[in-house]
Amino acid sequence: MQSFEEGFETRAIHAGHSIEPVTGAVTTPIYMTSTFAQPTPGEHLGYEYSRSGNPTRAAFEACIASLESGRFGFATASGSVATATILQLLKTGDHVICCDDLYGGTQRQFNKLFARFGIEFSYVDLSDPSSMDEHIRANTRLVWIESPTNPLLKLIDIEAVSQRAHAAGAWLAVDNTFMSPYFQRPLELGADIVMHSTTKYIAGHSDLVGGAIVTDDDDLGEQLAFYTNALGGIQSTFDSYLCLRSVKTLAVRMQAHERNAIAVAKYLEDHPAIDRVLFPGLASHPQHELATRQMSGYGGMVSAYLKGGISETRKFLEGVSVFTLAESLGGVESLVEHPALMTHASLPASVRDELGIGDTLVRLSVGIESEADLLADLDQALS
Ligand code: P1T
Repeated sequence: MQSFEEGFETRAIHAGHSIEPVTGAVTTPIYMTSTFAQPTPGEHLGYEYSRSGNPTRAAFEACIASLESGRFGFATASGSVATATILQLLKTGDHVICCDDLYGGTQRQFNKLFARFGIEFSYVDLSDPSSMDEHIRANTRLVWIESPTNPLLKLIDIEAVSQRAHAAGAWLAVDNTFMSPYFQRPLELGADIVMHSTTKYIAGHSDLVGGAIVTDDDDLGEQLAFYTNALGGIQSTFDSYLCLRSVKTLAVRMQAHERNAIAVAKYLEDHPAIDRVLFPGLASHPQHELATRQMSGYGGMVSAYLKGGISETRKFLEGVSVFTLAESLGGVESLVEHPALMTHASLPASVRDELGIGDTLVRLSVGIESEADLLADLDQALS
């Protein structure tokens, strides 16, 4: 295991990895095995069954834990299973405070799955952390946030919310999917648990679905290890290998995503067909100061409201060619999507309206293609 003192890029390449002793292989092998031989019942070389642990998955888990400044990492079959695994910490009668703008599938899981078991959820605009206070109850056990939020890119002061959560006796879990540990490390800001849809920037190539959970707390680490194994939503060995491989280039990819996102955000902000651009890196973002303080970069996600209505928005979405109209984000290729009709369609229309997820909102995941080609593509689609 590498030490936290080593640089982020060094840990991204080396943490969790050791030279394979039999052949000297420089990369971590893909251990495609469901089980491990035991010389005598109950004795083994560290692994007994691949749901409980697999060397390839363990290498990625150690690496992502190190990058998020935690000691315990868990790789799951999807971001959604990472969420479901964390929710196992709760019991009937517990209460959760969540930010109001949240990935649609996360809200669906909370409201349609966990609410059935008597867990209560309150959705609050936490861009002002003090708005949390009136929602805290004696049974509040967990605060769940995304920052920046999906898809409106609102920011939440992680340090301020963690202090309020802890004062109330609750854990703070942060979905860090949009920033990746390269730009933001919630555990360093007081969060108890950080999770990812590794489908996005961690895997980075739009070729797998996965999730990760990291904590630095011994008790939470023990509980999450138990729930990961008992629930069984583990990441496959092959996908663990792909994540381990991809995370080595996370730093250079994030820098390139951000460079292009800044160019795209500035271009859109000046375009007459655009009503408003949402990007934490713009001085016009209402929480630009918090972005600069809390994150070491602004990320690759840009949302924007087009002028006109649904037909103009459809024309734009159908007109792009370097960007691909598709759900998801964080891959090397640029994607664009319509949250109201796609990623957040599972939310009730009234909730979408209240939040501002309407007909003219589009969300861009800016990839690492040539900046000039991305801007030219937007230019032709907007005209
Ligand atoms: O798709 P999955 O790997 O299960 O992850 C769910 C998830 C969790 N958290 C955030 C912030 C997410 O964005 C997602 C998945 N989001 C999309 C598919 C999307 O296009 O927004």
